[in-house]
Amino acid sequence: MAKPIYILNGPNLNLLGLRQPEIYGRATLEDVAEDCASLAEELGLTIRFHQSNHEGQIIDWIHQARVEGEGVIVNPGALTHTSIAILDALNAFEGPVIEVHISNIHKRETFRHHSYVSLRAEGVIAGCGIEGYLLALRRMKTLVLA
Ligand code: CA2
Repeated sequence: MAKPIYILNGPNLNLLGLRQPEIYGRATLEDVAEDCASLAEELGLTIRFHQSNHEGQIIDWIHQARVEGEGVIVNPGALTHTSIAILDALNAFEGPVIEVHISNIHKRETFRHHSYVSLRAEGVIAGCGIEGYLLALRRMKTLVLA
């Protein structure tokens, strides 16, 4: 049995679809989880989909992925721009990492332009809305086959 792909979501992404639809759209995180589960089944992948508002919890899931996971897809939320600790955890993970942002962080405030996670990620998807998660899963399928 192949190991699962971890799909990790950071702070405030539990509010998806509930506020700021002009930036993040109307789909909820539950919708994203369902879309990812359907596509994963089609691609023959298994996923573990998580969200936390706590940096340490995200780091613990990355550590879990070191042992039990094949790849990591991560939208670290605002921790993208601040967290060397998440970068360090990802650097200790040996499989492929894809970073996803729903919004185009490069079109927004300058403080969102820098990502610590991008120093580690094989690929970065930004500004494709929640479809970015599905693009990341398709790319992950290619990377885990390689
Ligand atoms: O575009 C993305 O996916 C972000 O990672 C989202 C983060 C933001 O800090 C990053 O710069 C870019 C914010 C997540 C907050 O999500 C909300 C969704 C709906 C309502 C309020 C917050």
